[in-house]
Amino acid sequence: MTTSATLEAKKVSAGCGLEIHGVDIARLSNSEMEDIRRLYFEHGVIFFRDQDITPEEHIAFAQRWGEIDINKFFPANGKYPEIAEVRKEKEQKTNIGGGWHTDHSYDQVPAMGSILVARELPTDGGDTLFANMYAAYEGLSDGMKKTLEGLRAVHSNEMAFGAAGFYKNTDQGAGFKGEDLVGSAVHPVVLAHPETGRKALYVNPGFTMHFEGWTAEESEGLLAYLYRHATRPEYTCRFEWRPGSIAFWDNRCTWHYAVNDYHGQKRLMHRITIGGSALN
Ligand SMILES: O=C(O)CCC(=O)C(=O)O
Ligand SMILES: [Fe+2]
Repeated sequence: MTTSATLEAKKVSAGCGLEIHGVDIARLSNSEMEDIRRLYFEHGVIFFRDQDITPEEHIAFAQRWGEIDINKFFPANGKYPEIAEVRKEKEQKTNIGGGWHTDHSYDQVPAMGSILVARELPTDGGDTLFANMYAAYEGLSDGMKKTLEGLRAVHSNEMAFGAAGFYKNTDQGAGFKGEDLVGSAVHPVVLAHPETGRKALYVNPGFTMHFEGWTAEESEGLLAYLYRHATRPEYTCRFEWRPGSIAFWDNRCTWHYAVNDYHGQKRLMHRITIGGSALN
């Protein structure tokens, strides 16, 4: 599909992800920026190839979308505090983001999007999977949609980033910080996307604890069903990184999963997270 004079785009799978060609992220005209904005909000996750951008250009691109929301827990790049490092050394066994989640859902005003730039890649593996939560919501029955209407869920980062959380007990533990900054938030289970108004499923296996007013035990069965449903192949895609690749996802309507299948090799990505707005 061709969308403008210079910009070309192709779906990664029918249900998830769009790869955009024919643009230089560091030198976008206003009309290209407008096209990209429209495609980003429509598809939820967009990809670029062969972008030779510096950290400064990464920061400048992010700032065209909004204010940078610095992650409290991830190791920051020493020179650029705006950039979080998603790093796995060849000796490490644990990767960052190795389970389905959406970034920052534990914040009451969650990040709108994350821009991930490949810096060092393994020779094979290290792909990232994405899932489209618009499509997942739309694929539910009317009965289930009605059941979810009005429900809210509690999200927390303690299980991931707390002193006794997941990462602290792994070989990534030393790099993480802010374990005393853990907290929780409450969001609608089905949100109306702040830009498009379209409904999306907004619970995720990484950070959702339980439905508001329900125990964790009571919530478990329905959450497990929703997670199984949302990760159906129909709603997902798999992105194979190459040098110069960039992924930019909307945290309000997608999930992602960093595949940990490259032990013995280093992988380093630079991530910038952009601030969002409260969810309804
Ligand atoms: O490394 C990746 O592919 C994604 C890691 C992740 O979850 C993130 O950057 O938010
Ligand atoms: Fe993530």
